[in-house]
Amino acid sequence: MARRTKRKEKPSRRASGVDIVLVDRCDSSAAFLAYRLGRERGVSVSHCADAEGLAAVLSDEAKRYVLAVVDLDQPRVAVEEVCGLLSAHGLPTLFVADAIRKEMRDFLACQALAGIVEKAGSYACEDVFSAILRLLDNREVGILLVGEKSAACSRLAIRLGHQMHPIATAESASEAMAHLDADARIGVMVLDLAHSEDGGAALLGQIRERSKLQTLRIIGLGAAGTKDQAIAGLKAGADEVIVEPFTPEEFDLRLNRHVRTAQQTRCLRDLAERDFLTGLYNRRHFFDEGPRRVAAAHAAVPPIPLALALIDLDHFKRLNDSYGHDLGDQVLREVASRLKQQAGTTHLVARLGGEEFGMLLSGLPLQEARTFCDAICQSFAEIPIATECGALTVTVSIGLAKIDGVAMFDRNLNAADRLLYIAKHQGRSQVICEGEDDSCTAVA
Ligand code: GH3
Ligand code: MG
Repeated sequence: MARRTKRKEKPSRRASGVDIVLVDRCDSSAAFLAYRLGRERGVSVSHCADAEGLAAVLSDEAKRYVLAVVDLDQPRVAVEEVCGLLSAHGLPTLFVADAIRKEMRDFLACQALAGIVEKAGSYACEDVFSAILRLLDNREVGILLVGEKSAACSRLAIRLGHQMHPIATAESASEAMAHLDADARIGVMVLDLAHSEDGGAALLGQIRERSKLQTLRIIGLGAAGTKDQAIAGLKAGADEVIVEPFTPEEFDLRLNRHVRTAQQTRCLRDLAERDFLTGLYNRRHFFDEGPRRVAAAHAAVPPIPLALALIDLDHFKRLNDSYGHDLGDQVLREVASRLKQQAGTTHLVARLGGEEFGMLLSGLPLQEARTFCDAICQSFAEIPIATECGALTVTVSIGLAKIDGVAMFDRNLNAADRLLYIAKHQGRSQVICEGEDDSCTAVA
């Protein structure tokens, strides 16, 4: 089958549905921020000039504010009033000021402090804009704190939460691994080397063995005068060990470097394993992750049944020829989104190329996998896809092979491919399942 992957520009405006509140007496900088944030991130900005305005803005129950930005160019008493209102709403706050004296810095440290931007001439707006984007992005990078529960650990969790990171805590290696398995957002782990089982060695070993966790950044925390422990932590796989004494500012600066690295690594990983057009996993990832899942399913007691479905759009060339490639792309994106929804988090779905998708079905014996695929087939036949050229019905044909663990993954895929071929020849918009044609069984 001829395959062609057409590149498309991503729209610059991303509707995020995020609301932030801005307290600033300067209308022009407020307008700049509202415009840039709206255009580039779909963020909606509610602007007010003082505490009275803020009270009115916060009383709007239709808004779900995630962040406040406060320009400190106000009398001290007004700042206290503004901070009082924001604390009552528990809103993380980014403060902006010309120069901040120590007394004010200490006061701000007691607030839900997301960060401080010190104005530097005409670039202040850009700096504030970048700081807001960084904070919004922090929501995608979870921090896992591992070590004994203590007042210091709770304070750190609260402080990093104010910087908008999702926070998880664990006291043992097994608890930490459970968090890492369950929450793909965790990008940085902070491991208290002094108060972890065996100085964290077993946990670091487990993490480094698991390829899926290779993008995780690990910061070790060492007690004062424990250079040996710090070196052991680095040898075991920590990316950095910060040894006491250190200030919160130093910690945050170091942490932020790892947060940015985690984001960049994730971005590169996505480029390598995602399909550009649909955002689904690509063929490479399917062939990396598929055999891993097969091995894990067969090692489980009792073994988990698996099946492999090859899903191909029917007469897609005709659709392209009739409506053009752009519309074809639009249909592919919608098909991918439906398949993703149908696969949920249980099954692995990928775009294998062109208009062909693979789905590795976990935990379904062959007959149940067949019922599942029948439902996919039927839903495409029954629910048209809304496009700019009207509602179009796109059907799919599916070849479904059982995975018995003896055959190699690509042999299973070949078996599914042969079954798909039969589905096409028998009239399309149908599922052909292994066993319905004896010649199609996968061979080891
Ligand atoms: P069948 O029912 O036998 O599968 O017929 P078909 O037309 O779907 O299959 P065929 O292999 O003849 O044509 C596949 C078409 O898919 C041709 C190709 O241009 C189109 N295609 C592949 N990749 C893309 C893509 O990324 N975007 C668009 N719009 N079309 C694509
Ligand atoms: Mg096709």
